[in-house]
Amino acid sequence: NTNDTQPSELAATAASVLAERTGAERHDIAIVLGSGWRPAADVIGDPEAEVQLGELPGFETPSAVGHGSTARSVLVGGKRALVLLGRTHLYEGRGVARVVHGVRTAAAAGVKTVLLTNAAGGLREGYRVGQPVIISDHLNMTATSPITGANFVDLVDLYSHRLRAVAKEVDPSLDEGVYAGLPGPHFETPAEIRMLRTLGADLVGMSTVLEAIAARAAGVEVFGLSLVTNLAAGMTGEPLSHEEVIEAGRAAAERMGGLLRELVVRA
Ligand code: 6GU
Repeated sequence: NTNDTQPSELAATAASVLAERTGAERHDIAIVLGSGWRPAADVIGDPEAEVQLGELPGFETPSAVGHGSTARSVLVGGKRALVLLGRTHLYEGRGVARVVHGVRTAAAAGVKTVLLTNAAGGLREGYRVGQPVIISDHLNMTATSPITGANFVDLVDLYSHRLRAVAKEVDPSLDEGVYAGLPGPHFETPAEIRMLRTLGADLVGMSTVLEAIAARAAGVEVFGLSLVTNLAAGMTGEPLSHEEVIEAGRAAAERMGGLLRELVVRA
């Protein structure tokens, strides 16, 4: 029963199965693709190997539309990237350990860097749908943590200054913003969006924050990139839908894949 296994042990087991199936002893960097980011995967590079996530211990086939269900091993500019097409969200109800298992497996596979991507609602008036925004910091509004015990991990500069500078070298037009991570699966009320804006959030979504914390706790450098797929509740008068989130990802896929590829090369 994988629920009774220590998270680090389960991640190590998953990493060894991954190594076996991909033929890659270690990976250098991991990319987690968020909702709607699936089309960006093919631009990152051609996979040397592809594994069904369901075949790796501790993983389940992601349930949300717009997510893939495989892990790819891709050689990019001499670096070996582990691309996770799809992630588990807190709203799937499988618990926090499942949400961060991908990041822990990547750490066990040797990665020093993780690029976390997501689809987010924009809270700033100037944001446009289809705009990528570098995550500068986060508000963890999930009321939980992936780590337990007297484990007082420092989260200053959680989103690496170095990698943020590299991303701005690649694309100087990129904005930076604070990402608020909520449990979902519902979108927010307009009052909640006003609250989040008051608290300093620029972006809102249902992922990333717990993975970023788990990555830091595992000693992995974190980079976060949101794609603004819609403006948040109360900003446009339009209802929010998961379909528009997926469509915005599809439209931006090429640019996002190219950006991720360049980040892997320069990270
Ligand atoms: Cl507006 N809210 C949340 N929580 N997640 C989102 C979103 C909004 N737009 C895309 N993902």
